[in-house]
Amino acid sequence: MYDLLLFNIGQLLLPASTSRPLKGEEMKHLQVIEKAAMAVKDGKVAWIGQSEEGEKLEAISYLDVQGKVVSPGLVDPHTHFVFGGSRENELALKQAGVPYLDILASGGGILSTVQSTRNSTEEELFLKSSFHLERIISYGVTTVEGKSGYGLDRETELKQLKVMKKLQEKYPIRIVSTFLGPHAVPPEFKGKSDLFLEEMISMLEEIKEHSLADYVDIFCETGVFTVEQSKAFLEAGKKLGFGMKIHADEIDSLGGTELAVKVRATSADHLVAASEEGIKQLGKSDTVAVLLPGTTFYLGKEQYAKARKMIDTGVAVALATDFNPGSCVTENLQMIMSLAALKLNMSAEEIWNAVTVNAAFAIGKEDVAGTLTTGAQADFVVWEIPNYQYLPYHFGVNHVHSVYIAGEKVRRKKYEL
Ligand code: IZC
Ligand code: ZN
Repeated sequence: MYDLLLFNIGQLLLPASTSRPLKGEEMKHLQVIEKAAMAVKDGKVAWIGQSEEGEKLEAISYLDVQGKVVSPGLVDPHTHFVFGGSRENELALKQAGVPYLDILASGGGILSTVQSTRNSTEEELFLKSSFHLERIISYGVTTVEGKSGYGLDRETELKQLKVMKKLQEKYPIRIVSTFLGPHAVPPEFKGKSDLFLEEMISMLEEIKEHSLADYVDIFCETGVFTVEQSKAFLEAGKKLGFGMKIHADEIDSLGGTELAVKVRATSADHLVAASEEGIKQLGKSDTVAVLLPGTTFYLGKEQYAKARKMIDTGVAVALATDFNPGSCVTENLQMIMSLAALKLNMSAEEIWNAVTVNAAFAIGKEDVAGTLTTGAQADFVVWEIPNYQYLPYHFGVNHVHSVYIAGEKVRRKKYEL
């Protein structure tokens, strides 16, 4: 006897369950079962097959999804969803043509959010972040990565990480947390970035001891941290057992991509300005390229990450929102899927793989997220769309009908006519 039986599924999307991220050509393949059914028991996927057969199975409850699309819960592998305040004032600066890195250099940008985050109590941060987290879930995301990096001091960095831990206790969505202490150099360390980096490295043991983060990450960028500093920080994290991620070649081509491959980082993120050589090296590695076209769009840049070139070179590509209060202010991963189609020229199959299986690999959750196979946790989304190609095509809205985590409905659309 199953707990739940979904039948009459128009298309059931089954991204490959593999031991390596899908690379290059492999991303073009997406298994789709038409007229499918899926049974859930004890929070896990227990049976997958044709609707005709599924309808004969015995279950406690039945759900006729009336031809809708069902996919694994989406995975958003790069966000900064825990922060204080907001930065709408910077929109006018942007319109006046002030570049992102100039806003940061003059004490705004990330540093403005640092001020607001330092001034927030843990309770205030928890409430504000839960609001964002609920919205993330509402868009069909069942696994999300979140970073610290708006404290830039011991106390506030720990506060952010603790908030994520408490959110994980309260919400069913899976949260992977990343320590991004070296996100910017705070005013009290201005001109002393090496010293600041040492301070951040000195926090690693405590973070590990209290299991407050799974990954370390650093903003390797002009005027922020150099490739050498990034290498030192990532290796210090690696030594203590953290996974490694890096904000690489987002604005300027510094060589963060090559560094990611060299240290065998789990992911290299942004990569808009990645060099030809960097892309080539990525193609030969298992480091996942996490592309963030929402950020390029929001910063008003012409040049997007070279997704086509990457895929043609054999790179494993994932997509994420980069949700943060400065350079990409949206929790909507579906919008990013549309941007991937329109601006990165990715096909619908590549896009679905990039927000499921490859996104799971980008945060080390490939064993538990991003696919639907028997025995896997039943995290899935019922989509109000006629076929999987439709989602990136109809942009800017929420196509979720309902979201399930471990077989339980956690979110349904508000209006059912
Ligand atoms: O708050 O601006 N790029 N970090 C690196 C960000 C964007 C987040 C922000
Ligand atoms: Zn980021």
